[in-house]
Amino acid sequence: MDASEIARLIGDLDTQAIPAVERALRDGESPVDLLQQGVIRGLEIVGQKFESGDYFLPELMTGGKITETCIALINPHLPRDGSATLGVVVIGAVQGDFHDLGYSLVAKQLELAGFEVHQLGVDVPPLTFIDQAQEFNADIIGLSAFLITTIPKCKVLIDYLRDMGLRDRFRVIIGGGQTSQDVADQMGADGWAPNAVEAVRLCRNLMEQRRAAASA
Ligand code: B12
Repeated sequence: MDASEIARLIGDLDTQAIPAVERALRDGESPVDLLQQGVIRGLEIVGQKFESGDYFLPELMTGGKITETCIALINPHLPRDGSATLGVVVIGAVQGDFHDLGYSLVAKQLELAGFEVHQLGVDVPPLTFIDQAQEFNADIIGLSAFLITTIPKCKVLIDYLRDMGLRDRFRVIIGGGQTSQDVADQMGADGWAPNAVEAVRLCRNLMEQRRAAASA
């Protein structure tokens, strides 16, 4: 069973995807490939069928649930880089947004890369992000938003930080299906990434800049 077959099963909302992932892991398939080319690709197919009107909300939810279980099976097998803490990140989905698969993957990849990560959950109000970032002495605040109605919450948080005199204390990064580098630039965020792998690269770069600025 290879990754593309798992993508097809998830795209068809077939729960056989779950034992298929277990078998593929036992057979020594690459967990990274299973995640990227299998599970995430499968959910993309679900999203496309939702967009084209072949699937409706219940199907979207089923696809999300199957994916969540598959990700939980794969996560413990993902490779880990080093053990030092590269920096502290608080991350979650902004107020009004319940899409948690995207930021959970980012959180997991950051942890595997050596960041200390605090997941704040979904539907997180801007002031809770700020409060938790202060509590954990975070370097980076990660905001996930998937809906055109929730993306503006990222800007609300950035404005609050500025008004509270805290803008320089935290780097703010955004991500999620409907976001882009342009959106991030327009709202004055410090970065954007299209996926979890790029998010790790972005956070590493931001921490390097931070250390360089501190030692200048
Ligand atoms: C699964 C899903 C759901 C599931 C979510 C399950 C869950 N546990 O998360 C459920 C069924 C709950 C759901 C609900 C809704 N959804 Co929905 N959903 C999706 C779907 C199919 C996939 C989203 C997803 O999780 N993808 C998987 C992740 C892993 O993929 P990804 O985006 O590539 O993630 C990467 C990046 O985004 C990035 N990233 C993510 N977060 C962050 C954060 C940071 C800081 C960084 C740097 C990077 C980063 O890294 C991730 C990992 O690589 C999308 C369509 C799509 N193709 O995107 C619609 C979609 C996002 N949903 C949509 C809609 C409309 C809704 C509902 C309003 C439907 C309804 N009528 O009720 C509700 C809203 C609920 C709410 N208030 O949040 C629309 C949004 C349209 C818009 N323009 O606003 C979409 C685009 C579908 C569509 N084409 O119409 N949804």
